[in-house]
Amino acid sequence: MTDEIPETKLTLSKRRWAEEGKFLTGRITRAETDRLPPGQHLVKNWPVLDLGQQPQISVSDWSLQIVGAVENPVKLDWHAFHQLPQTNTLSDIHCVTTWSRYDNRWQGVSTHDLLDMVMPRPEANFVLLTSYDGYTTNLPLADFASEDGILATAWESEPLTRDHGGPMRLVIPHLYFWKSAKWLRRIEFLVGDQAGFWEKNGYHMLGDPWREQRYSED
Ligand SMILES: Nc1nc2c(c(=O)[nH]1)N[C@H]1C(S)=C(S)[C@@H](COP(=O)(O)O)O[C@H]1N2
Ligand SMILES: [Mo]
Repeated sequence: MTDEIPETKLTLSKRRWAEEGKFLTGRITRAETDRLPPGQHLVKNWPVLDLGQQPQISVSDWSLQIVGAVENPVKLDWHAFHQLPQTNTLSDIHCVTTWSRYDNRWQGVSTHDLLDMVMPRPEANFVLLTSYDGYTTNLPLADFASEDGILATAWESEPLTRDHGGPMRLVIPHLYFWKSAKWLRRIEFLVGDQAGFWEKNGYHMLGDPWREQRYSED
């Protein structure tokens, strides 16, 4: 028995996650031949898709609010957000409208590091994301926590442009890109799943490109 290290809420919670195998979605490694999901085609450019309202949020007005089933709800301003560990990822984009784009280099805060800070409660199983344009989207917490998940502030070493969701967007590369909320302002941790904008309009609650989960009947 080791009794030197006092059991804190954090260590208890992390041990519980490990025991439950929570957040073990991890990096999804696939054979190169499996890289392009069914029904997708490759593009070299980067299309812009949104509801047509591209909010202009200066970093001095920006904040990210974390609410719901977490131990440490918090509202982070731009400075506080940059105090969190910074991460780089390289990942592919798969949009439900059938384009895919390989090798996007993102910089920002990994969803893992965010979860370490806010500590989801045991009953939290889903997240609902809300953006500055009013857009919402939902996904399971385990998918939000995937190793490649990042709250991105830069793309290819340049600040993320407004049309692609700057100053900050989510990127969850193993799901269709509509789950990757641009201009993210709020993350709510939920016990039960709650449909976001496209999900209320017939899109899939999960949206796994390799299972072609485009629409809710898929
Ligand atoms: N806030 C917000 N995020 C959004 C959307 C949106 O309309 N508003 N559209 C989604 C959809 S359908 C796609 S395909 C991607 C497009 O991101 P891009 O314009 O950077 O390619 O953003 C997703 N995130
Ligand atoms: Mo999309």
